[in-house]
Amino acid sequence: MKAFVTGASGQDGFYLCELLLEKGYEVYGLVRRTSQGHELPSGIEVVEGDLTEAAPLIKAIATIRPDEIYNLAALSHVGISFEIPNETFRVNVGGAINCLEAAKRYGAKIYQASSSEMFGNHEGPCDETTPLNPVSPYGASKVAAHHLVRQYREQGVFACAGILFNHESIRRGGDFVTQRVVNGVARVRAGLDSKILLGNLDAQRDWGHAKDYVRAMYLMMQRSVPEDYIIATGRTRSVRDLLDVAWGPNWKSVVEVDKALFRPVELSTLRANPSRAFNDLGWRPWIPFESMIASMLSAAREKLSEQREVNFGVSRLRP
Ligand code: G4F
Repeated sequence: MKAFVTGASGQDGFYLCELLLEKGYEVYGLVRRTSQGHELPSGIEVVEGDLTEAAPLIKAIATIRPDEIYNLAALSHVGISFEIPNETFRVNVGGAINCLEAAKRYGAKIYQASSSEMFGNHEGPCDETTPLNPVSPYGASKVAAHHLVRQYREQGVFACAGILFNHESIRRGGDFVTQRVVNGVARVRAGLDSKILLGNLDAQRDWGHAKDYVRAMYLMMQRSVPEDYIIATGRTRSVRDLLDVAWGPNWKSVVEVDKALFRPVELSTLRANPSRAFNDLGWRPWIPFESMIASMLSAAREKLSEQREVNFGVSRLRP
């Protein structure tokens, strides 16, 4: 089996490629030239290119003829999408169209990374039937791509979408709240900073581990009929709860709220009902929240001590 994964250098791309390689797939990872420097799973074939350039992308699919396409590449930071809405749509919608077209032309199955951000502020747990009411340009771009998936499915393409709630790991980008918290904790504990600057502490999310979530993507693609699934743990926590786990109950002494880190419109609470995925896919999240944060914290500490060693080495060389 052959798989083509866009966004192979991102958090989810990395774990998905690893999983598919373990399962014996030949894996082709689309990587932008500018994202060089990110670690890639060893054993994948790297395809350099840009998701938004239709002709080269379709040519690559025509040559490789993958059985499965996973479209994970996106501009994924919600806050930044308010600053660059056009670019967000160009990548997240244009890129999805290119992948869906390629899947249609060459008979590949396709998985699209949809997002819980599509729901906006909804009372109660979201399931696959919850109305889509996004409050950010990012959310709106994901809704557009999500509808396109349905349209291609109606045209006979095996197209499915995973509506993933927040998912983290040591590979999560530094701008997301879990990494800001663990990096902040590591720096304060090391005496490098006195405060951790954060935005909306009341925000509530359902946080799972990316490694668990890529398993769900794979399972969705093994079904005989394409369907969309909510992928989440079913447990919602606040940023305050995250601080309790990462620092301990007296975190208030080290956290400072910075209004600049709020979004123009806040999505306050996201709750999920992942029972359809539990029942149909037999999927369950395995990695508990506390172990995920503990592993992210120790990775943050390790990175910090590596940086300090480098800095120490440099300063010793100076006359
Ligand atoms: O970690 P976040 O930036 O994730 P957000 O906005 O929920 O989006 C992530 O999850 C979505 C659902 O899966 C994805 F579609 C999306 O691509 C991305 O992966 O923020 C989480 C919450 C927000 O309410 C934010 O306002 O934490 C709040 N927050 C508080 N302080 C902060 C901060 N967020 C960030 N990024 N940085 C802060 O300092």
